[in-house]
Amino acid sequence: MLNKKLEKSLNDQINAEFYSSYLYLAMGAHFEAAGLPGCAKWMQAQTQEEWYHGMRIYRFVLERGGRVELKAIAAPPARWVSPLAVFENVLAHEHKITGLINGLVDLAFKERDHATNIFLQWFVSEQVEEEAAASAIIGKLKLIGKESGGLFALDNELGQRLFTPPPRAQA
Ligand code: OFO
Repeated sequence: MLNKKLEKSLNDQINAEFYSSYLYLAMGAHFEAAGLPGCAKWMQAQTQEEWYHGMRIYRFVLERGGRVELKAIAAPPARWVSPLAVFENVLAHEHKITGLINGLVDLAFKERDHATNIFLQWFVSEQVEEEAAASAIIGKLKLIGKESGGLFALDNELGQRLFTPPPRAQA
């Protein structure tokens, strides 16, 4: 059974993951309007992935006998000044999410909730991947600069991304 402190913090994290999904959906719409369909597709996959993260926590709370309480999802921005600005926003956002996940791990330790601690380890590793993916794209965008051929090639590359839920996925 989850204690109330962890239940509340996990509910807050469900909201943070669903906001992430909403943020990337907004970025996808922005890229589509900007004529970068590959970047838009990358963001759509990211949207699905974040929704999956939220649902993974949702299911865990219920499995542990907790209550899920969904809160309002804040409105994300709608415009960015450049593709680089979008991915810098992605990285900054993921840094913030990493901090929230680390805070949850600290709380699980403090409350001696080993099951929640083990459950959260998957998210700790996932955040390493998310930050690395955003950093790699930022690096490429910086190399490309204002060269449109490079941006076209990167857009094609990012358009190959598909979201495949991990085997445990039920969400
Ligand atoms: Fe859920 O990892 Fe990004 O936000």
